[in-house]
Amino acid sequence: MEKQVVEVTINQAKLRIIQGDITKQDTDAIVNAANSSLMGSGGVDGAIHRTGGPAILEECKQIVARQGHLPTGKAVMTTGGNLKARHVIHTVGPIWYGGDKGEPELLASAYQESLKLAMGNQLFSISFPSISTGAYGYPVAKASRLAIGTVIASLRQSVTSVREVVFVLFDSQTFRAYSSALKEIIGTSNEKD
Ligand code: AR6
Repeated sequence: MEKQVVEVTINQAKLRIIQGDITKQDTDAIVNAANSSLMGSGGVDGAIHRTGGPAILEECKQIVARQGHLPTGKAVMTTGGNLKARHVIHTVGPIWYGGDKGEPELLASAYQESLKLAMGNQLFSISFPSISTGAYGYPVAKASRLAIGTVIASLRQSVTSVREVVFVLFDSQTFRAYSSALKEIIGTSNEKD
């Protein structure tokens, strides 16, 4: 499944792009492209809840009971349940309304807040899906540049516990968009099989 890998090193952290299924990743955390209700649904959200089992939803319910719906651009962490990853970081990306409704800032925030949680919890590795580019309709060419640019900027800012960030892209078109974006941003990159 994980056919191709593109990898660069930034400030002691490896950033990798692979094609695959995020529910199979064994990073410390995987990120869920959730919605504000945190109740699970389709897409990557559905896949994570199906594979991870009811413990994830149970914690999501407790979070919503405590603090209400999760605003767009924010993130919370739960157990990974039956997943290989010990934690799931749930974030909410923006719905695409054409690009002038704060979508770029909100998408950047979803990545930043997720990384902040990973760093604050001393996690070593984290996997991201392509937030907002499925049901939420964010154009993948724009989203990929913003996602990679945001993660690289966060990693460059300081050395933290996070030493491995993996983008796990489900389909080949999304994988290609992220690979191009990384090459564009970094200029030179090492490609490995
Ligand atoms: N592993 C990695 N990526 C996946 C997987 C998987 N197992 N399954 C799907 N994707 P989407 P959004 C990709 O729609 O746009 C949900 O119903 C998918 O191909 O999951 O942020 C939530 O509850 C696409 O590239 O998330 C929200 O209501 C990417 O994940 C809403 O959808 C994101 O697609 C969120 O929409």
